[in-house]
Amino acid sequence: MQDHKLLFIGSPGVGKTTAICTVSDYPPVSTEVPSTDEHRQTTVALDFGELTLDDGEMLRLYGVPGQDRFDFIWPLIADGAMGLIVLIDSTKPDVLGTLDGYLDRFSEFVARMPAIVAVTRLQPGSTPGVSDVVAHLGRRGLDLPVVAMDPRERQDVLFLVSMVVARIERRIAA
Ligand SMILES: Nc1nc2c(ncn2[C@@H]2O[C@H](COP(=O)(O)OP(=O)(O)OP(=O)(O)O)[C@@H](O)[C@H]2O)c(=O)[nH]1
Ligand SMILES: [Mg+2]
Repeated sequence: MQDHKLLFIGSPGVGKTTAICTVSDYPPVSTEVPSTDEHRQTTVALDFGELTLDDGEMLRLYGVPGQDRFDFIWPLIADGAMGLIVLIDSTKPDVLGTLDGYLDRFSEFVARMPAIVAVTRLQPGSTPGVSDVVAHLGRRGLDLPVVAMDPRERQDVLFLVSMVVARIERRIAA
């Protein structure tokens, strides 16, 4: 059985640090400082946590800082990742354009490793919904799973990472 490195990417405030905290076996390594433009913390280097699944499998969870000014560090954190989780905030303007930006920046990863899109802060009836995101990805020729999730909910995050791990293992077995 092999460890898997999973990478969480997405805009500032979308919930990367929260998701890793929610499932990590111990308080994750985090590099948070008060955000200057919002009343919250923001990551300036990385998040790192570990999650042991029921079958004993160990996942190493890495989150990037969302702010573009730290994008030089993204490839360093991404190195060796085996699965990608792209978080998008359904309440922000231009959700699909933002998603495109991340898919473009991480296109090499998307091409060669399992990726999944997680939509946060989704309310019933809000747009774009999961099916809109699926349709948008389809127009880009991408067949990626899209799930709604609340990064504060352990079951949501566990479901998400389990889906990614299942796809990694299917690929290894193939
Ligand atoms: N109500 C609600 N709150 C959410 C949801 N997703 C995230 N949040 C909140 O939004 C905030 C997200 O903050 P972080 O996890 O620090 O965001 P981040 O993606 O790590 O941001 P950067 O480090 O700046 O890139 C937290 O306070 C979460 O509780 C959601 O689906 N519903
Ligand atoms: Mg963060």
